Amino acid sequence: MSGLQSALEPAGEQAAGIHGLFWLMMLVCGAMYLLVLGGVAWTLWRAFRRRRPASEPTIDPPDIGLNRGMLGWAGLIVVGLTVLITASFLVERNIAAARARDALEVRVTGHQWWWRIEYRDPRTGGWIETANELHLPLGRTTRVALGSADVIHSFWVPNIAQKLDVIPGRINLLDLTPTRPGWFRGQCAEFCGVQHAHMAFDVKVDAPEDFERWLAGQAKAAAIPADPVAARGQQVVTGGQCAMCHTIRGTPSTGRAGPDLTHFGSRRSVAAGTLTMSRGAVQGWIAQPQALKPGTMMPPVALSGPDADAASRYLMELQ
Ligand code: HEC
Ligand SMILES: [Cu+2]
Repeated sequence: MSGLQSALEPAGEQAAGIHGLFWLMMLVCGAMYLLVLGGVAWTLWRAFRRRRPASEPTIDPPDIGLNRGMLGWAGLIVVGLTVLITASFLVERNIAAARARDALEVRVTGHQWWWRIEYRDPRTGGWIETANELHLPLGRTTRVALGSADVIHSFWVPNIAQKLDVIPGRINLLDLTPTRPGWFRGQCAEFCGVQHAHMAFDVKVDAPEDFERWLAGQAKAAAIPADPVAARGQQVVTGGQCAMCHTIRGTPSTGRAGPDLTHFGSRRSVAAGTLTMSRGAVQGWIAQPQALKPGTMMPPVALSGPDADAASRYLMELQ
């Protein structure tokens, strides 16, 4: 799975503010650090140059009176800290501000160990569900309502915005305003169980019209399989155990325990960033989810070789 994942290459308004703050802090604290080290070096140098005969005391009595030098140092520290506190306050206020009245509404729910993602449908006002891949329109603010289905997670796309905890029984709001198109990578940033490290997601930032087209595609029911193998695959997936846990809109599959698979084949990776999307990866995942992601909530389902093959063919066709 590729895609940028770095807070040092901001591609969103919120991340840009934090990035500026990071460098300001680096600069101020770096300057202070150098000044202190310089002071230590200077003191040592003086102490060694003024070596006295052994009979005299080697340590001067401390000078505890205030002098100009000390006041200067204290003043410098106060100024430095004031600059940092003010900048930090301004950036945080800017990030928290309700920026856009026409924000795109998205709901993201953390599950051990994957992400349920729902978009407000501009046509019907209902919700369009998908998983593990977040699409965002360029230059428009998306307001993500974060909820958890089980434990505490944390939602973080470092290139675009700050991280925010995902807490059971609470909805936390996070604004994302991407300023650069492309693929990015997000990651759960709060240890949430054995597969926490495999709780990632892809983020795609697109021009608004491309995003609208993509969303309209996701709103549709699943494609009817084109060839006999895929048709057999549809029977396997929607007529068996898989249907108890997965929804594929337009078929009898209406389970809610796992990710919505209606357009699964259009995604870039499998099982929350664990594998890169390919026929082999899908087949391997169906056969041995516990080997590829030990502890995952998806159990192995015994399928014959041809059935597993047909199922993966069908799933890949769900574009
Ligand atoms: C007991 C519930 C359950 C059953 C039964 C089940 N799954 Fe899953 N499935 C899950 C869960 C939970 C996940 C998310 C796992 C993760 O990423 O850790 C998942 C993930 C997946 C994914 C990856 C989805 C994505 O967005 O990357 C695919 C594909 C999938 N299942 C297909 C199947 C097929 C095909 C069957 C039947 C052979 C099946 N599942 C049976 C619960 C189930
Ligand atoms: Cu998590």
